[in-house]
Amino acid sequence: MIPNHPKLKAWVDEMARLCQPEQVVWIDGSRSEKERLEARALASGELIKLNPQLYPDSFYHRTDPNDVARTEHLTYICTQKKEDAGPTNNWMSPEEGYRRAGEIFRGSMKGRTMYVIPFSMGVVGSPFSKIGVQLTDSLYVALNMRIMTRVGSRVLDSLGQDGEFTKCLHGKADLDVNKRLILHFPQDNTIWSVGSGYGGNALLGKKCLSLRIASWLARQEGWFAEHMLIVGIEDKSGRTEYVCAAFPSACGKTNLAMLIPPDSLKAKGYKVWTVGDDIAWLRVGKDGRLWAMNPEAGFFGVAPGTNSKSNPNAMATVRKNTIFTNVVLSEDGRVWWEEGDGPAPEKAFDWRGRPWRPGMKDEKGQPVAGAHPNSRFTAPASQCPSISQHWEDPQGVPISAIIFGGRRERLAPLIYESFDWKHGVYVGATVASERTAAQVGKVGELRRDPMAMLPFCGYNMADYFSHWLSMGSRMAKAPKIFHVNWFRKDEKGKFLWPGFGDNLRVLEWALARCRGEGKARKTPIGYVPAADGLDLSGLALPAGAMDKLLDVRREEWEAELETQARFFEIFGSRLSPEIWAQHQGLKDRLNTAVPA
Ligand code: GTP
Ligand code: SPV
Ligand code: MN
Repeated sequence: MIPNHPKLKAWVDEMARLCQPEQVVWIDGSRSEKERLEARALASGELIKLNPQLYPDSFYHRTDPNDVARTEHLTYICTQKKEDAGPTNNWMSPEEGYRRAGEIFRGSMKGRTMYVIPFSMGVVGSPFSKIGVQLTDSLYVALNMRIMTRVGSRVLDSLGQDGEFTKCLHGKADLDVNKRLILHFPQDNTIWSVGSGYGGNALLGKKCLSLRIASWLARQEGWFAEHMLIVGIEDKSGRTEYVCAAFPSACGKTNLAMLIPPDSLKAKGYKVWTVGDDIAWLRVGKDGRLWAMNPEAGFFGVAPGTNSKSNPNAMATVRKNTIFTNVVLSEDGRVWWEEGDGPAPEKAFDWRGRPWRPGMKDEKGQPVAGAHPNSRFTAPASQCPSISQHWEDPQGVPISAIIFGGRRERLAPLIYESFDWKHGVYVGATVASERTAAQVGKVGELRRDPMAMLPFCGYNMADYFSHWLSMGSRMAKAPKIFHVNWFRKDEKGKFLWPGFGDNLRVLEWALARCRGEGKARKTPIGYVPAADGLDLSGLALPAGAMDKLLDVRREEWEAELETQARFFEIFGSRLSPEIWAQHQGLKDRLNTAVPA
Protein backbone atom coordinates (compact mmCIF):
# COMPACT_ATOMS: atom_id res chain seq x y z
CA MET A 1 0.00 0.00 0.00
CA ILE A 2 2.88 2.38 -0.72
CA PRO A 3 1.23 5.67 -1.63
CA ASN A 4 1.28 7.61 -4.82
CA HIS A 5 2.67 10.69 -3.07
CA PRO A 6 6.19 11.41 -4.33
CA LYS A 7 7.17 13.76 -1.50
CA LEU A 8 6.02 11.33 1.16
CA LYS A 9 7.84 8.42 -0.49
CA ALA A 10 11.03 10.45 -0.88
CA TRP A 11 10.94 11.50 2.78
CA VAL A 12 10.37 7.92 4.03
CA ASP A 13 13.27 6.74 1.84
CA GLU A 14 15.53 9.48 3.17
CA MET A 15 14.70 8.73 6.81
CA ALA A 16 15.19 4.98 6.18
CA ARG A 17 18.65 5.73 4.78
CA LEU A 18 19.42 7.65 7.96
CA CYS A 19 18.05 5.09 10.47
CA GLN A 20 18.90 1.95 8.43
CA PRO A 21 16.03 -0.33 9.52
CA GLU A 22 16.05 -3.92 8.35
CA GLN A 23 12.59 -3.43 6.85
CA VAL A 24 9.96 -0.74 6.35
CA VAL A 25 6.31 -1.63 7.05
CA TRP A 26 3.39 0.63 6.11
CA ILE A 27 0.52 0.62 8.61
CA ASP A 28 -2.86 0.14 6.88
CA GLY A 29 -5.08 0.29 9.98
CA SER A 30 -6.76 -3.09 9.41
CA ARG A 31 -7.88 -5.51 12.11
CA SER A 32 -5.63 -8.29 10.76
CA GLU A 33 -2.65 -5.97 10.90
CA LYS A 34 -3.44 -5.18 14.55
CA GLU A 35 -3.30 -8.88 15.38
CA ARG A 36 -0.01 -9.27 13.50
CA LEU A 37 1.57 -6.38 15.38
CA GLU A 38 0.30 -7.69 18.72
CA ALA A 39 1.68 -11.16 18.04
CA ARG A 40 5.06 -9.62 17.24
CA ALA A 41 5.02 -7.47 20.38
CA LEU A 42 4.11 -10.49 22.52
CA ALA A 43 6.95 -12.49 20.99
CA SER A 44 9.49 -9.72 21.62
CA GLY A 45 8.23 -9.11 25.16
CA GLU A 46 7.20 -5.50 24.45
CA LEU A 47 3.66 -6.46 25.43
CA ILE A 48 2.28 -8.97 27.90
CA LYS A 49 -1.21 -10.33 27.32
CA LEU A 50 -3.68 -9.73 30.15
CA ASN A 51 -6.18 -12.31 31.33
CA PRO A 52 -8.55 -12.43 28.32
CA GLN A 53 -11.62 -13.25 30.44
CA LEU A 54 -11.14 -10.14 32.54
CA TYR A 55 -9.57 -7.82 29.97
CA PRO A 56 -10.40 -8.87 26.39
CA ASP A 57 -7.80 -7.79 23.82
CA SER A 58 -5.79 -5.88 26.39
CA PHE A 59 -2.07 -5.67 27.05
CA TYR A 60 0.52 -4.65 29.57
CA HIS A 61 3.70 -2.69 28.87
CA ARG A 62 6.61 -1.39 30.92
CA THR A 63 8.67 1.56 29.76
CA ASP A 64 12.31 1.85 30.68
CA PRO A 65 12.60 2.98 34.36
CA ASN A 66 14.35 6.18 33.25
CA ASP A 67 11.57 6.89 30.76
CA VAL A 68 8.26 7.26 32.61
CA ALA A 69 7.21 10.88 32.05
CA ARG A 70 7.66 13.75 29.62
CA THR A 71 11.17 15.19 29.76
CA GLU A 72 10.60 18.90 29.33
CA HIS A 73 14.29 19.73 29.72
CA LEU A 74 15.02 17.66 26.60
CA THR A 75 12.15 19.16 24.58
CA TYR A 76 13.06 21.94 22.14
CA ILE A 77 11.49 24.35 19.68
CA CYS A 78 13.89 24.68 16.74
CA THR A 79 13.12 27.95 14.97
CA GLN A 80 15.54 30.06 12.94
CA LYS A 81 15.31 32.85 15.52
CA LYS A 82 15.58 32.13 19.23
CA GLU A 83 13.04 34.87 20.06
CA ASP A 84 10.37 32.96 18.16
CA ALA A 85 10.61 30.09 20.66
CA GLY A 86 10.51 32.58 23.54
CA PRO A 87 11.87 32.48 27.08
CA THR A 88 9.69 29.58 28.31
CA ASN A 89 10.86 27.07 25.68
CA ASN A 90 14.22 25.38 25.18
CA TRP A 91 15.64 26.47 21.86
CA MET A 92 18.10 25.04 19.37
CA SER A 93 18.70 26.17 15.80
CA PRO A 94 17.20 23.83 13.18
CA GLU A 95 20.70 23.07 11.86
CA GLU A 96 21.95 22.03 15.29
CA GLY A 97 18.74 20.09 15.99
CA TYR A 98 18.94 18.03 12.81
CA ARG A 99 22.66 17.47 13.32
CA ARG A 100 22.50 16.40 16.97
CA ALA A 101 19.40 14.21 16.63
CA GLY A 102 20.65 12.94 13.26
CA GLU A 103 23.77 11.58 14.95
CA ILE A 104 21.61 9.61 17.38
CA PHE A 105 19.21 8.41 14.68
CA ARG A 106 22.01 7.34 12.31
CA GLY A 107 21.93 3.54 12.06
CA SER A 108 19.75 3.36 15.19
CA MET A 109 17.17 1.05 13.58
CA LYS A 110 19.65 -1.61 12.40
CA GLY A 111 18.01 -5.01 12.76
CA ARG A 112 14.68 -3.35 13.57
CA THR A 113 11.50 -2.60 11.64
CA MET A 114 10.50 0.94 10.79
CA TYR A 115 6.73 1.35 10.84
CA VAL A 116 5.21 4.08 8.69
CA ILE A 117 2.02 5.33 10.31
CA PRO A 118 -0.16 7.76 8.35
CA PHE A 119 -2.48 9.35 10.93
CA SER A 120 -5.16 12.00 11.10
CA MET A 121 -5.76 14.28 14.07
CA GLY A 122 -9.50 14.87 13.80
CA VAL A 123 -11.91 12.82 11.72
CA VAL A 124 -10.46 11.80 8.38
CA GLY A 125 -11.34 14.30 5.70
CA SER A 126 -12.62 17.11 7.94
CA PRO A 127 -11.30 20.50 6.77
CA PHE A 128 -10.19 21.07 10.38
CA SER A 129 -8.16 17.87 10.68
CA LYS A 130 -4.38 17.66 10.28
CA ILE A 131 -2.49 14.74 8.84
CA GLY A 132 0.83 13.45 10.09
CA VAL A 133 3.02 10.51 9.16
CA GLN A 134 4.97 8.96 12.02
CA LEU A 135 7.96 6.72 11.47
CA THR A 136 8.82 4.62 14.49
CA ASP A 137 10.78 1.54 15.49
CA SER A 138 8.47 0.91 18.48
CA LEU A 139 5.62 -1.58 18.20
CA TYR A 140 4.21 -0.18 21.43
CA VAL A 141 4.05 3.25 19.82
CA ALA A 142 2.50 1.85 16.64
CA LEU A 143 -0.22 0.06 18.62
CA ASN A 144 -0.88 3.13 20.77
CA MET A 145 -1.12 5.36 17.71
CA ARG A 146 -3.84 3.05 16.41
CA ILE A 147 -5.86 3.83 19.56
CA MET A 148 -5.04 7.51 20.00
CA THR A 149 -5.40 8.61 16.37
CA ARG A 150 -7.09 7.52 13.15
CA VAL A 151 -4.50 5.62 11.09
CA GLY A 152 -3.91 3.78 7.85
CA SER A 153 -4.96 3.65 4.20
CA ARG A 154 -7.95 5.95 4.56
CA VAL A 155 -5.57 8.66 5.78
CA LEU A 156 -3.30 8.15 2.75
CA ASP A 157 -6.36 8.33 0.50
CA SER A 158 -7.33 11.63 2.01
CA LEU A 159 -3.74 12.90 1.62
CA GLY A 160 -3.90 12.33 -2.14
CA GLN A 161 -0.80 12.86 -4.27
CA ASP A 162 0.50 16.06 -2.77
CA GLY A 163 -1.35 16.75 0.51
CA GLU A 164 0.45 18.51 3.38
CA PHE A 165 1.49 16.36 6.32
CA THR A 166 3.58 16.74 9.46
CA LYS A 167 6.79 14.71 9.16
CA CYS A 168 7.17 12.83 12.44
CA LEU A 169 10.31 10.76 12.99
CA HIS A 170 10.50 8.72 16.18
CA GLY A 171 13.11 6.21 17.31
CA LYS A 172 13.90 4.48 20.57
CA ALA A 173 17.64 4.39 19.85
CA ASP A 174 19.23 3.28 23.18
CA LEU A 175 16.50 4.76 25.45
CA ASP A 176 19.38 6.64 27.03
CA VAL A 177 18.45 9.97 28.70
CA ASN A 178 21.75 11.38 27.55
CA LYS A 179 20.79 10.64 23.97
CA ARG A 180 17.18 11.79 24.19
CA LEU A 181 15.83 14.79 22.26
CA ILE A 182 12.27 15.83 21.45
CA LEU A 183 12.60 18.44 18.72
CA HIS A 184 9.99 20.52 16.92
CA PHE A 185 10.71 22.34 13.67
CA PRO A 186 7.51 24.36 13.16
CA GLN A 187 8.92 26.12 10.09
CA ASP A 188 9.44 22.72 8.41
CA ASN A 189 6.27 21.11 9.82
CA THR A 190 8.58 18.44 11.28
CA ILE A 191 9.04 16.60 14.59
CA TRP A 192 12.06 14.48 15.53
CA SER A 193 11.91 12.52 18.77
CA VAL A 194 14.64 10.11 19.76
CA GLY A 195 15.62 8.11 22.84
CA SER A 196 12.23 7.82 24.59
CA GLY A 197 9.32 5.40 24.40
CA TYR A 198 7.08 7.30 26.85
CA GLY A 199 3.63 8.63 25.81
CA GLY A 200 3.93 12.36 25.34
CA ASN A 201 7.52 12.04 24.08
CA ALA A 202 6.78 9.25 21.62
CA LEU A 203 3.13 9.38 20.48
CA LEU A 204 3.90 12.33 18.24
CA GLY A 205 0.30 13.10 17.26
CA LYS A 206 -0.47 14.14 20.82
CA LYS A 207 1.54 16.89 22.50
CA CYS A 208 4.09 17.35 19.69
CA LEU A 209 1.70 17.73 16.74
CA SER A 210 -1.68 18.59 18.27
CA LEU A 211 -0.27 21.20 20.65
CA ARG A 212 3.25 22.39 19.81
CA ILE A 213 3.06 22.34 16.01
CA ALA A 214 -0.70 23.03 15.92
CA SER A 215 -0.42 26.05 18.24
CA TRP A 216 2.11 27.54 15.81
CA LEU A 217 -0.28 26.94 12.86
CA ALA A 218 -3.27 28.10 14.89
CA ARG A 219 -1.72 31.49 15.51
CA GLN A 220 -1.05 31.96 11.79
CA GLU A 221 -4.45 30.65 10.74
CA GLY A 222 -6.54 32.32 13.46
CA TRP A 223 -7.62 29.46 15.74
CA PHE A 224 -6.57 27.82 19.01
CA ALA A 225 -4.82 24.50 19.85
CA GLU A 226 -5.21 24.03 23.60
CA HIS A 227 -4.52 21.59 26.46
CA MET A 228 -8.24 21.34 27.21
CA LEU A 229 -10.96 18.81 27.86
CA ILE A 230 -14.36 19.29 26.21
CA VAL A 231 -17.52 18.30 28.09
CA GLY A 232 -21.25 18.70 27.43
CA ILE A 233 -23.77 19.31 30.24
CA GLU A 234 -27.34 18.35 29.31
CA ASP A 235 -30.13 19.73 31.48
CA LYS A 236 -33.62 18.35 32.02
CA SER A 237 -35.02 20.24 29.03
CA GLY A 238 -32.58 18.36 26.77
CA ARG A 239 -30.42 21.43 26.09
CA THR A 240 -26.67 20.65 26.08
CA GLU A 241 -24.09 23.33 26.78
CA TYR A 242 -20.40 22.69 26.23
CA VAL A 243 -17.44 23.72 28.34
CA CYS A 244 -13.69 23.59 27.64
CA ALA A 245 -11.29 23.39 30.55
CA ALA A 246 -7.50 23.72 30.64
CA PHE A 247 -5.73 22.25 33.68
CA PRO A 248 -2.03 21.30 33.82
CA SER A 249 -1.03 17.65 33.43
CA ALA A 250 -2.55 15.31 36.03
CA CYS A 251 -4.82 18.04 37.43
CA GLY A 252 -8.21 16.55 36.60
CA LYS A 253 -9.13 16.97 32.91
CA THR A 254 -9.97 13.30 32.29
CA ASN A 255 -11.99 13.21 35.49
CA LEU A 256 -13.98 16.36 34.74
CA ALA A 257 -14.63 15.25 31.16
CA MET A 258 -16.20 11.99 32.41
CA LEU A 259 -17.88 13.14 35.59
CA ILE A 260 -20.95 11.46 37.03
CA PRO A 261 -23.46 13.89 38.58
CA PRO A 262 -23.99 13.53 42.34
CA ASP A 263 -27.46 12.18 43.21
CA SER A 264 -29.01 15.55 44.04
CA LEU A 265 -28.00 16.97 40.64
CA LYS A 266 -28.94 13.78 38.83
CA ALA A 267 -32.40 14.28 40.32
CA LYS A 268 -32.50 17.68 38.59
CA GLY A 269 -32.07 15.85 35.28
CA TYR A 270 -28.42 16.53 34.41
CA LYS A 271 -26.44 14.29 32.08
CA VAL A 272 -22.77 14.72 31.25
CA TRP A 273 -21.26 13.97 27.82
CA THR A 274 -17.55 13.53 27.11
CA VAL A 275 -16.17 15.06 23.90
CA GLY A 276 -12.45 15.07 24.73
CA ASP A 277 -10.16 14.74 27.75
CA ASP A 278 -6.85 16.40 26.84
CA ILE A 279 -6.72 18.48 23.67
CA ALA A 280 -9.14 20.89 22.00
CA TRP A 281 -8.86 22.66 18.67
CA LEU A 282 -11.10 25.72 18.67
CA ARG A 283 -12.31 27.88 15.80
CA VAL A 284 -14.66 30.80 15.37
CA GLY A 285 -17.79 29.58 13.62
CA LYS A 286 -19.92 31.44 11.09
CA ASP A 287 -22.29 32.21 13.96
CA GLY A 288 -19.55 34.13 15.82
CA ARG A 289 -19.29 31.52 18.53
CA LEU A 290 -16.25 29.42 19.41
CA TRP A 291 -16.46 25.76 18.31
CA ALA A 292 -14.28 23.01 19.74
CA MET A 293 -13.24 19.62 18.41
CA ASN A 294 -11.19 16.82 19.93
CA PRO A 295 -8.40 15.84 17.51
CA GLU A 296 -7.72 12.54 19.33
CA ALA A 297 -9.45 9.17 19.04
CA GLY A 298 -8.50 7.73 22.44
CA PHE A 299 -7.59 8.54 26.01
CA PHE A 300 -4.09 8.32 27.47
CA GLY A 301 -5.21 8.65 31.08
CA VAL A 302 -3.55 8.61 34.50
CA ALA A 303 -4.22 5.25 36.25
CA PRO A 304 -3.53 5.90 39.99
CA GLY A 305 -6.58 7.39 41.68
CA THR A 306 -8.92 6.10 38.96
CA ASN A 307 -11.52 3.75 40.46
CA SER A 308 -15.21 2.89 40.19
CA LYS A 309 -16.09 5.62 42.67
CA SER A 310 -13.87 8.46 41.44
CA ASN A 311 -14.32 7.78 37.70
CA PRO A 312 -16.64 4.89 36.77
CA ASN A 313 -16.74 6.01 33.13
CA ALA A 314 -12.97 5.65 32.84
CA MET A 315 -13.11 2.22 34.50
CA ALA A 316 -15.76 1.11 31.98
CA THR A 317 -13.69 2.54 29.12
CA VAL A 318 -10.62 0.42 29.97
CA ARG A 319 -12.41 -2.94 30.17
CA LYS A 320 -11.24 -4.08 26.73
CA ASN A 321 -8.90 -3.09 23.86
CA THR A 322 -6.68 -1.24 26.32
CA ILE A 323 -2.93 -0.96 26.81
CA PHE A 324 -1.84 -0.44 30.42
CA THR A 325 1.60 1.08 31.01
CA ASN A 326 3.68 0.92 34.23
CA VAL A 327 0.91 -0.29 36.55
CA VAL A 328 1.06 -3.40 38.80
CA LEU A 329 0.81 -6.75 36.99
CA SER A 330 -0.42 -9.77 38.95
CA GLU A 331 0.81 -13.30 38.32
CA ASP A 332 -2.60 -14.22 36.91
CA GLY A 333 -2.61 -11.42 34.32
CA ARG A 334 -4.58 -8.72 36.10
CA VAL A 335 -3.67 -5.05 36.50
CA TRP A 336 -3.88 -2.90 39.62
CA TRP A 337 -2.79 0.54 40.78
CA GLU A 338 -2.81 2.64 43.93
CA GLU A 339 -6.28 3.95 44.79
CA GLY A 340 -7.72 1.70 42.13
CA ASP A 341 -10.47 -0.91 42.48
CA GLY A 342 -10.38 -3.82 44.87
CA PRO A 343 -7.59 -5.12 47.06
CA ALA A 344 -4.07 -5.24 45.65
CA PRO A 345 -3.09 -8.65 44.25
CA GLU A 346 -1.02 -10.78 46.64
CA LYS A 347 1.37 -12.09 43.99
CA ALA A 348 2.41 -9.40 41.60
CA PHE A 349 5.16 -7.40 39.90
CA ASP A 350 5.59 -3.66 40.21
CA TRP A 351 6.00 -1.19 37.36
CA ARG A 352 9.71 -2.00 37.20
CA GLY A 353 9.00 -5.76 36.95
CA ARG A 354 10.20 -6.56 40.48
CA PRO A 355 8.22 -8.92 42.72
CA TRP A 356 5.76 -6.81 44.70
CA ARG A 357 3.15 -7.44 47.37
CA PRO A 358 0.69 -5.16 49.16
CA GLY A 359 2.04 -3.40 52.23
CA MET A 360 5.66 -3.68 51.09
CA LYS A 361 8.02 -1.17 52.74
CA ASP A 362 11.40 0.12 51.62
CA GLU A 363 14.53 0.25 53.79
CA LYS A 364 13.30 3.53 55.34
CA GLY A 365 9.97 1.95 56.26
CA GLN A 366 8.11 3.87 53.55
CA PRO A 367 5.37 2.09 51.54
CA VAL A 368 6.56 0.97 48.08
CA ALA A 369 4.11 1.99 45.35
CA GLY A 370 3.43 -0.83 42.90
CA ALA A 371 2.32 1.39 40.03
CA HIS A 372 4.32 4.39 38.87
CA PRO A 373 2.47 7.62 39.85
CA ASN A 374 2.38 8.52 36.15
CA SER A 375 1.27 5.04 35.02
CA ARG A 376 -1.40 5.26 32.34
CA PHE A 377 -3.99 3.47 30.21
CA THR A 378 -4.61 3.91 26.47
CA ALA A 379 -8.18 3.18 25.41
CA PRO A 380 -10.48 4.03 22.50
CA ALA A 381 -12.73 7.04 23.22
CA SER A 382 -15.64 5.23 21.57
CA GLN A 383 -15.71 2.81 24.54
CA CYS A 384 -16.52 5.54 27.05
CA PRO A 385 -20.13 5.18 28.29
CA SER A 386 -20.48 8.98 28.46
CA ILE A 387 -19.05 9.66 24.99
CA SER A 388 -20.99 12.45 23.29
CA GLN A 389 -22.92 11.71 20.12
CA HIS A 390 -21.15 14.78 18.72
CA TRP A 391 -17.59 13.76 19.57
CA GLU A 392 -16.76 13.10 15.91
CA ASP A 393 -18.72 16.00 14.42
CA PRO A 394 -16.29 17.61 11.95
CA GLN A 395 -17.27 21.14 13.00
CA GLY A 396 -17.09 20.35 16.74
CA VAL A 397 -19.41 21.67 19.45
CA PRO A 398 -20.22 25.30 20.43
CA ILE A 399 -18.52 26.47 23.63
CA SER A 400 -20.33 28.47 26.32
CA ALA A 401 -17.53 28.67 28.89
CA ILE A 402 -13.76 28.33 29.08
CA ILE A 403 -12.38 27.25 32.44
CA PHE A 404 -8.78 27.51 33.55
CA GLY A 405 -7.52 25.83 36.67
CA GLY A 406 -4.54 24.65 38.63
CA ARG A 407 -3.57 22.69 41.68
CA ARG A 408 -3.18 25.24 44.47
CA GLU A 409 -3.26 24.55 48.17
CA ARG A 410 -4.02 28.19 48.85
CA LEU A 411 -5.02 31.47 47.22
CA ALA A 412 -7.29 30.51 44.33
CA PRO A 413 -10.95 30.11 45.31
CA LEU A 414 -13.08 27.17 44.19
CA ILE A 415 -14.26 29.25 41.23
CA TYR A 416 -14.18 32.82 40.01
CA GLU A 417 -15.47 34.47 36.89
CA SER A 418 -13.49 37.01 34.89
CA PHE A 419 -14.98 40.42 34.11
CA ASP A 420 -14.61 40.16 30.31
CA TRP A 421 -12.53 38.45 27.59
CA LYS A 422 -9.36 40.50 28.17
CA HIS A 423 -9.48 39.92 31.89
CA GLY A 424 -10.18 36.26 31.20
CA VAL A 425 -7.02 36.03 29.07
CA TYR A 426 -5.10 37.49 31.99
CA VAL A 427 -6.68 34.92 34.32
CA GLY A 428 -5.50 32.19 31.94
CA ALA A 429 -2.06 33.74 31.63
CA THR A 430 -1.67 33.71 35.42
CA VAL A 431 -2.47 30.02 35.97
CA ALA A 432 0.04 28.40 38.32
CA SER A 433 0.04 24.88 39.66
CA GLU A 434 1.89 22.48 41.91
CA ARG A 435 3.96 20.09 39.82
CA THR A 436 2.72 16.49 39.35
CA ALA A 437 4.40 13.25 38.24
CA ALA A 438 3.40 13.75 34.59
CA GLN A 439 6.73 15.46 33.93
CA VAL A 440 10.20 14.88 35.30
CA GLY A 441 10.92 17.32 38.16
CA LYS A 442 10.14 18.06 41.79
CA VAL A 443 6.55 17.10 42.59
CA GLY A 444 4.59 19.74 44.51
CA GLU A 445 6.70 22.74 43.50
CA LEU A 446 4.54 25.68 42.38
CA ARG A 447 5.23 26.84 38.85
CA ARG A 448 3.54 29.26 36.52
CA ASP A 449 1.73 27.40 33.75
CA PRO A 450 -0.25 29.85 31.57
CA MET A 451 -3.38 28.27 30.10
CA ALA A 452 -1.82 24.90 31.17
CA MET A 453 0.30 25.33 28.01
CA LEU A 454 3.75 26.09 29.47
CA PRO A 455 5.22 22.79 28.17
CA PHE A 456 3.15 22.76 24.99
CA CYS A 457 3.14 26.22 23.40
CA GLY A 458 5.20 25.91 20.20
CA TYR A 459 6.22 29.58 20.05
CA ASN A 460 6.90 32.67 22.11
CA MET A 461 4.29 32.78 24.87
CA ALA A 462 4.16 36.58 24.70
CA ASP A 463 2.85 36.18 21.13
CA TYR A 464 0.50 33.47 22.40
CA PHE A 465 -1.07 35.90 24.90
CA SER A 466 -1.45 38.48 22.12
CA HIS A 467 -3.11 35.85 19.95
CA TRP A 468 -5.57 35.06 22.74
CA LEU A 469 -6.31 38.78 23.20
CA SER A 470 -6.88 39.35 19.49
CA MET A 471 -9.20 36.36 19.11
CA GLY A 472 -11.63 38.08 21.51
CA SER A 473 -12.57 40.69 18.93
CA ARG A 474 -13.20 38.03 16.28
CA MET A 475 -16.11 36.47 18.17
CA ALA A 476 -19.58 37.96 18.22
CA LYS A 477 -20.37 35.82 21.26
CA ALA A 478 -17.17 34.90 23.06
CA PRO A 479 -17.37 32.28 25.84
CA LYS A 480 -17.13 33.53 29.42
CA ILE A 481 -13.83 32.71 31.11
CA PHE A 482 -13.58 31.21 34.62
CA HIS A 483 -10.87 29.88 36.94
CA VAL A 484 -11.35 26.88 39.25
CA ASN A 485 -9.31 25.21 41.98
CA TRP A 486 -10.40 21.77 43.19
CA PHE A 487 -7.28 21.46 45.34
CA ARG A 488 -7.51 24.12 48.06
CA LYS A 489 -6.57 22.67 51.46
CA ASP A 490 -7.41 23.39 55.10
CA GLU A 491 -4.86 24.03 57.88
CA LYS A 492 -4.42 20.27 58.31
CA GLY A 493 -3.56 19.77 54.64
CA LYS A 494 -6.89 18.15 53.75
CA PHE A 495 -8.72 18.99 50.53
CA LEU A 496 -11.59 21.36 51.35
CA TRP A 497 -13.65 20.36 48.32
CA PRO A 498 -14.75 16.76 47.56
CA GLY A 499 -14.10 17.23 43.83
CA PHE A 500 -14.85 14.70 41.08
CA GLY A 501 -18.66 14.39 40.52
CA ASP A 502 -19.34 17.28 42.88
CA ASN A 503 -17.47 19.56 40.48
CA LEU A 504 -20.73 19.63 38.49
CA ARG A 505 -22.09 21.97 41.19
CA VAL A 506 -19.42 24.44 40.13
CA LEU A 507 -20.03 23.96 36.40
CA GLU A 508 -23.75 24.47 37.00
CA TRP A 509 -23.04 27.91 38.48
CA ALA A 510 -20.65 28.81 35.64
CA LEU A 511 -23.24 27.91 32.99
CA ALA A 512 -25.90 29.85 34.87
CA ARG A 513 -23.58 32.88 34.81
CA CYS A 514 -23.19 32.46 31.04
CA ARG A 515 -26.97 32.83 30.74
CA GLY A 516 -26.97 35.92 32.95
CA GLU A 517 -28.22 33.96 35.95
CA GLY A 518 -26.45 32.60 39.06
CA LYS A 519 -25.90 34.60 42.23
CA ALA A 520 -22.47 36.18 42.56
CA ARG A 521 -20.37 38.42 44.77
CA LYS A 522 -17.94 40.87 43.17
CA THR A 523 -14.35 40.69 44.45
CA PRO A 524 -11.11 42.30 43.21
CA ILE A 525 -10.19 39.12 41.29
CA GLY A 526 -13.59 38.57 39.68
CA TYR A 527 -17.03 37.24 40.60
CA VAL A 528 -17.27 34.36 43.06
CA PRO A 529 -20.50 32.51 43.91
CA ALA A 530 -22.69 34.23 46.50
CA ALA A 531 -23.05 32.37 49.81
CA ASP A 532 -26.14 30.62 48.40
CA GLY A 533 -24.90 30.64 44.79
CA LEU A 534 -23.92 26.99 44.51
CA ASP A 535 -26.34 24.09 44.84
CA LEU A 536 -24.84 22.16 47.77
CA SER A 537 -27.84 19.93 48.43
CA GLY A 538 -26.90 16.47 49.62
CA LEU A 539 -23.35 17.55 50.35
CA ALA A 540 -22.17 17.50 53.96
CA LEU A 541 -19.31 19.99 54.03
CA PRO A 542 -17.69 20.77 57.40
CA ALA A 543 -18.80 24.08 58.92
CA GLY A 544 -16.93 27.02 57.43
CA ALA A 545 -15.48 25.01 54.52
CA MET A 546 -17.41 26.95 51.89
CA ASP A 547 -16.22 30.29 53.29
CA LYS A 548 -12.64 29.06 53.11
CA LEU A 549 -13.17 27.78 49.57
CA LEU A 550 -14.49 31.11 48.34
CA ASP A 551 -12.21 33.34 50.39
CA VAL A 552 -10.19 36.00 48.52
CA ARG A 553 -7.37 37.04 50.84
CA ARG A 554 -5.84 40.37 50.05
CA GLU A 555 -2.34 39.66 51.50
CA GLU A 556 -2.09 36.42 49.56
CA TRP A 557 -3.14 38.08 46.32
CA GLU A 558 -0.64 40.89 46.86
CA ALA A 559 2.15 38.32 47.12
CA GLU A 560 0.72 36.59 44.05
CA LEU A 561 0.88 39.85 42.07
CA GLU A 562 4.63 39.95 42.77
CA THR A 563 5.29 36.45 41.46
CA GLN A 564 3.09 37.13 38.43
CA ALA A 565 5.12 40.25 37.68
CA ARG A 566 8.39 38.33 37.94
CA PHE A 567 7.05 35.83 35.43
CA PHE A 568 5.72 38.42 32.97
CA GLU A 569 9.00 40.35 33.10
CA ILE A 570 10.84 37.53 31.33
CA PHE A 571 8.97 38.37 28.11
CA GLY A 572 10.35 41.95 28.00
CA SER A 573 8.87 44.31 25.46
CA ARG A 574 7.31 41.47 23.49
CA LEU A 575 4.55 41.16 26.13
CA SER A 576 1.32 42.95 25.24
CA PRO A 577 0.79 46.11 27.34
CA GLU A 578 -2.74 44.79 27.89
CA ILE A 579 -1.33 42.09 30.20
CA TRP A 580 0.40 44.74 32.30
CA ALA A 581 -2.78 46.84 32.25
CA GLN A 582 -4.71 43.87 33.63
CA HIS A 583 -2.03 43.31 36.26
CA GLN A 584 -2.29 46.96 37.30
CA GLY A 585 -6.08 46.71 37.28
CA LEU A 586 -5.97 43.84 39.77
CA LYS A 587 -3.49 45.74 41.93
CA ASP A 588 -5.78 48.79 41.97
CA ARG A 589 -8.86 46.75 42.81
CA LEU A 590 -7.02 45.05 45.67
CA ASN A 591 -5.87 48.43 47.01
CA THR A 592 -9.32 49.97 46.98
CA ALA A 593 -11.17 46.89 48.23
CA VAL A 594 -12.92 47.29 51.54
CA PRO A 595 -11.21 44.90 53.95
CA ALA A 596 -13.52 42.01 54.81
P1 GTP B 1 -3.08 14.62 31.85
O1 GTP B 1 -3.54 13.37 31.18
O2 GTP B 1 -1.72 14.47 32.46
O3 GTP B 1 -3.15 15.84 30.99
O4 GTP B 1 -3.97 14.81 33.17
P2 GTP B 1 -5.50 15.18 33.51
O5 GTP B 1 -5.60 16.66 33.68
O6 GTP B 1 -6.43 14.53 32.56
O7 GTP B 1 -5.65 14.56 34.97
P3 GTP B 1 -6.61 13.42 35.55
O8 GTP B 1 -8.06 13.70 35.33
O9 GTP B 1 -6.11 12.13 35.04
O10 GTP B 1 -6.33 13.53 37.11
C1 GTP B 1 -5.07 13.37 37.67
C2 GTP B 1 -5.13 13.18 39.16
O11 GTP B 1 -5.92 14.18 39.78
C3 GTP B 1 -5.74 11.82 39.55
O12 GTP B 1 -4.95 11.25 40.55
C4 GTP B 1 -7.10 12.19 40.07
O13 GTP B 1 -7.55 11.28 41.03
C5 GTP B 1 -6.90 13.60 40.64
N1 GTP B 1 -8.14 14.42 40.56
C6 GTP B 1 -8.91 14.60 39.46
N2 GTP B 1 -10.00 15.37 39.73
C7 GTP B 1 -9.90 15.71 41.03
C8 GTP B 1 -10.71 16.49 41.92
O14 GTP B 1 -11.73 17.06 41.54
N3 GTP B 1 -10.27 16.61 43.21
C9 GTP B 1 -9.14 16.00 43.66
N4 GTP B 1 -8.79 16.17 44.93
N5 GTP B 1 -8.35 15.24 42.86
C10 GTP B 1 -8.71 15.10 41.57
C1 SPV C 1 0.22 15.17 29.96
O1 SPV C 1 1.33 14.99 30.53
O2 SPV C 1 -0.35 16.28 29.95
C2 SPV C 1 -0.46 14.04 29.29
C3 SPV C 1 0.27 12.79 29.13
O3 SPV C 1 -1.59 14.19 28.86
S1 SPV C 1 1.44 12.89 27.84
O4 SPV C 1 0.82 12.38 26.62
O5 SPV C 1 2.55 12.04 28.22
O6 SPV C 1 1.86 14.25 27.62
MN1 MN D 1 -2.29 16.28 29.04
